[in-house]
Amino acid sequence: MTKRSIITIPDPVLREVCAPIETVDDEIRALSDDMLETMYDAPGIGLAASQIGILKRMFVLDVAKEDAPKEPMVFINPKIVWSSEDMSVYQEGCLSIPEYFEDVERPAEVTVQFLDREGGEQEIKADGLLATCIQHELDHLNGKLFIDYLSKLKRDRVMKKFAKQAKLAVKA
Ligand code: GNR
Ligand code: NI
Repeated sequence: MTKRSIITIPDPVLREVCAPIETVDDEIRALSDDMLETMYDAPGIGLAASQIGILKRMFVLDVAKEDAPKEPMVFINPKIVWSSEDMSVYQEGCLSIPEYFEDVERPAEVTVQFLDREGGEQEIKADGLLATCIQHELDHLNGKLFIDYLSKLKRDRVMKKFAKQAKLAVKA
């Protein structure tokens, strides 16, 4: 397993739409292991392939409590087939937008269809933090970030801050 580096805004790779995975093979399983290692190391509770520069439709998650056993989950070609009318608000963060947190409102429950690590078809109904995370990660696969749900003023402010940091990092 290899830890990969996580891409941050304003890198345009984060705005790309990822392509479906045609076959779930050893290469994809190795990639999912690398993604889990990278996510746990960060640490984070989710990671989409595009965040490590791989434009494939897959993400990993683990929303288990810190003191509970690990519950790694891998979602390949995920599709939300139902969303509740009920909404819920969570304070979200993103490994691609370090140390920035804001409340985001999303459907409280979703049903998601996906392929697992063996290529088997799965469907789960999620609520709570898991539902929020699934939607946050699926957005990444479509080039969307949680700051897109905020006011233009807040989004512009955070984009500007990170653009400035990136510029300074190049010079250093
Ligand atoms: O680690 C993460 N925490 C988090 C908290 C609330 C809502 C979503 C997330 S996902 C985030 C990791 C990440 O950036 N995944 O794309
Ligand atoms: Ni994210």
